[in-house]
Amino acid sequence: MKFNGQDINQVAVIGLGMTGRSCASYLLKQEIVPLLVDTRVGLDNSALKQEFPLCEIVLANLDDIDFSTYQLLVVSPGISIKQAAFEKARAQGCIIAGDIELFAHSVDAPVVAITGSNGKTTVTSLLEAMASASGVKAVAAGNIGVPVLDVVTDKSIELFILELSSFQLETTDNLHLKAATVLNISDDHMDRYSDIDDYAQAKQRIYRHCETPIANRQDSLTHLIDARGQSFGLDCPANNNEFGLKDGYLMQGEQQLLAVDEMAMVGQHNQLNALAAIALGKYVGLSMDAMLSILREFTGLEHRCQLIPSSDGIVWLNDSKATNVGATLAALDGLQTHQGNIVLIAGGDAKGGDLSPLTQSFEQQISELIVMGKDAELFSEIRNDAHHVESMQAAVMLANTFVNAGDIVLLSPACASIDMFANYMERGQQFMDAVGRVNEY
Ligand code: UMA
Ligand code: ADP
Repeated sequence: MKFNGQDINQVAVIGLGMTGRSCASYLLKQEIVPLLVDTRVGLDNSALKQEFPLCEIVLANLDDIDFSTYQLLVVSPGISIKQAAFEKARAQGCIIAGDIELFAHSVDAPVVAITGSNGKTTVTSLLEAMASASGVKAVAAGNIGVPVLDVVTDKSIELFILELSSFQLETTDNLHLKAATVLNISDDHMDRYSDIDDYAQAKQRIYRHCETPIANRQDSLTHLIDARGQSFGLDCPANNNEFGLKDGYLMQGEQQLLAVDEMAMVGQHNQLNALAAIALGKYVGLSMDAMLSILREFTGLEHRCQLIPSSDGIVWLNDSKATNVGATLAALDGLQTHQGNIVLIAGGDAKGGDLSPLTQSFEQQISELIVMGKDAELFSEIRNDAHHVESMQAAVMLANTFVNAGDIVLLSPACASIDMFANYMERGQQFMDAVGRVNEY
């Protein structure tokens, strides 16, 4: 395999989750038999042995492995590359890259990419629907849950739409993009970054080889230093390169595109998401009419401010995907005009993030706060009357005692789920199941 002009055949794949397995399959198709490594020494690798019978599998601490004979280490996003083992390997001449970099070396069709602290999956899915409505065969991949190397070999694809995390961008150097955006930056993954600037720099790597960078005008951390690109924002656009809002309309420059009331998604953050998707779509040649018709239909994704049907008159909202403070603030912003009580269920793994930006909204908007999980105590520091519970069922039962018809119970944890649940989907599902049971009583 040619990589950065070099002939490569000695490759180790580090991390054997979804990404690592897709890298191994891809490399085997290139006739390279990689070494497979995972740092979880207790991992059950029997299925991996069956899937990759030709490969040696090593479960060990990275410091205990000699990588000196390897030319390329393909590292999964869940593993930080800021480790001594990788520094040593680099010093020995080894290339450190991720699956997105391998994708970049192999892809022929145009690519657009989306990153940001919040809204990535919404914008990626929206753009995929817009492409399809425009008659373009597109696929959404990346952090959205479809490893990029599983789809890159499909030569019928006309447009790749990649959702990229900061972790994936850290190991990507040569991804050429038609258009890309950093949607917003707020505190997240502070267990992997030294501060928010360090995190923002990882996100801004998306613009490195990008024909049309599209920034959020109102969030300076999403800008390039030389601000060459197009932009979106909730303010009135100043010229044709700007997408924004005016008199209740989504706008491009002076041109009215769609009344926000016609959008099927609700909330100001989704108006921003819509503007970002339109901007990206425009620069890859999608039909404006098709894009606007999708905005009239697209109601949003599960676990993101999703209304749960109920017969008790209470508005139960599942926002389990709110895994950081910025997402919970966006959900509460969207409920600013609500007249009744709001009970919030939050907590989980705060990933080293600062919860204090929630203080004002909690004081002004939340009648009762119910918290759970590893970092529940941190919520008590900003709201000392928080109720601690041990399970989602207990949280919903308690919330139910605080509300009457017309009130809202919002699950918007501001934390990752992995301390108590397999993932945010399971957390949201447990919430919806518990709401169902409360409704049966
Ligand atoms: N792990 C180890 N040792 C290893 C390998 C993994 O401890 O040797 C741990 C990681 O620390 C992590 C977990 O295992 O806790 C999974 O890590 P991974 O890199 O193996 O993950 P994959 O299964 O390959 O899934 C990854 C993305 N996961 C992460 O970035 C943690 C998925 O994003 C993505 O959908 C998938 O690749 C396909 O591209 C998930 C995610 O949580 C949704 N992303 C974060 C987010 O959105 O906030 C960034
Ligand atoms: P991501 O893929 O970046 O995690 P999602 O589209 O899955 O983003 O949404 C995650 C959470 O962020 C949900 O709680 C959602 O309501 C909220 N959210 C979506 N778009 C935005 C935005 N533009 N700004 C802030 N929060 C947002």
